[in-house]
Amino acid sequence: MVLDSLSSSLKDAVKKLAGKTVVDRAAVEELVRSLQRALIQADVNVKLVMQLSQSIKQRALEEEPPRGMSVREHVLRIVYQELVTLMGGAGKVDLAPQTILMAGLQGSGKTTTTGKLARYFKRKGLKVGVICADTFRPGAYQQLATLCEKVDVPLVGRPDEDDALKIVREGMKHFEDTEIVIIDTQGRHALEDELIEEIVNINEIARPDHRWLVIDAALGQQAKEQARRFNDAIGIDGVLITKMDGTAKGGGALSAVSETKSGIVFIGAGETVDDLERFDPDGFISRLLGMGDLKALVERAEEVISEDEMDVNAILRGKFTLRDMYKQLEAVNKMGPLKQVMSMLPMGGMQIPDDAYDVTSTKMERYKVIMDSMTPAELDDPQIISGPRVQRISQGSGVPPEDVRELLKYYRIMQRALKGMRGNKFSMQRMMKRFGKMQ
Ligand SMILES: Nc1nc2c(ncn2[C@@H]2O[C@H](COP(=O)(O)OP(=O)(O)OP(=O)(O)O)[C@@H](O)[C@H]2O)c(=O)[nH]1
Ligand SMILES: [Mg+2]
Repeated sequence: MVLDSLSSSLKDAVKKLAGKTVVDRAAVEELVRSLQRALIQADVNVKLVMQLSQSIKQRALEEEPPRGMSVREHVLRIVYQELVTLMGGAGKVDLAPQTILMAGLQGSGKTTTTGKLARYFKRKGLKVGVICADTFRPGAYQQLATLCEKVDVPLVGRPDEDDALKIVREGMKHFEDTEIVIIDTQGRHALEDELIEEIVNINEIARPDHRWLVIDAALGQQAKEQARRFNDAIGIDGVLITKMDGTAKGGGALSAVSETKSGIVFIGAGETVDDLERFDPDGFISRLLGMGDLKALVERAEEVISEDEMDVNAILRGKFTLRDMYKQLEAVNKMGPLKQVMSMLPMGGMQIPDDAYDVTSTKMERYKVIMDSMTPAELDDPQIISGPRVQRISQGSGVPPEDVRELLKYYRIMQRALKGMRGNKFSMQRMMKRFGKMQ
């Protein structure tokens, strides 16, 4: 198969970098060539591929590999970073009250994705409302009504009205006190002036916080033109790729990202309301290149660096957030049972209660789900998580409130333990170094 041979030539090229002590121009060029083939095959725009190749070559040959990093890790890290830059990183999604306008051509998946997003935000404990502004396609209202019923979210729309602007005005008024408002719009089989004119008018009436473009993963090179038109008309600030459960790799959508200078916010991978994922650059890159181990390789390389960069001082000053805790748990979990790891460390007289050790990977998974339902402010400062917030987080993540409280209790135990270590900076630094080496 073509794709298999592509990814294997890429893997061969990566292998050739192993064991090298200096960055070898021929090896880098071979890697870049196989990368180009893989990306073009995945529908990425040729101009984008060329820009990417240029910056990879330049950086790989000019930058010094960081201390402790092998040539292969150095080059792969650059490849990876440049790919992430090409994708614009993950688009921003927050849980603040917001209005989202969905844009895209016929059949791209706007209506289905509207239902999925309604479910997503509702699960985060937010009040959601949907407006059906598609008065163009017969049956559009019914399709959305069925979806909204399924996810139990109110819908404003009228099957017998053909003025979409009127419905949007009504809907915005109706949902004045609703936290998340999503507006589904009409699509046409080609970019027509009426389509653009209507979405410009809807945009003026609704003044949405976000204007997201829905792109079918199979779209290929036309994605660029569509993105340009919608972007000129309303300013696109996020791209949603649908139908990633098919065979297409979604490379075309990268043109939409680059054209709009936005990022990918979500991926749709199936027809049901649950088939929505937050965009994850790692998974996307692996799929694009047809190779799965890039992330692991890059992670290993990053760890070498983070050993030098870990901000021990901030933690010692007491700035230990939920995010820090999660990162540490993740690192420790990779190394084996926590108790065993702790026993190897020079902890001095530090006392850690037995239940602090009791963090299994199942629990880690649950903690992750719970933390996904927290706002950035809560993650940075868990002190603010009061009773009603615990309720909201519990509802949003679908776990009982006791679990949320357990996570917070665990956090406090860890925080106290770390505070106890303050003033013992030397041993703390040594411990962190060992953490780095053991991973
Ligand atoms: N397999 C798969 N099918 C999808 C996905 N998203 C949407 N679809 C299907 O694609 C078709 C079109 O989806 P719609 O949501 O109706 O698209 P639309 O953009 O609203 O279309 P118009 O309203 O006609 O402009 C439907 O059959 C959906 O079930 C996805 O992520 N995976
Ligand atoms: Mg639709």
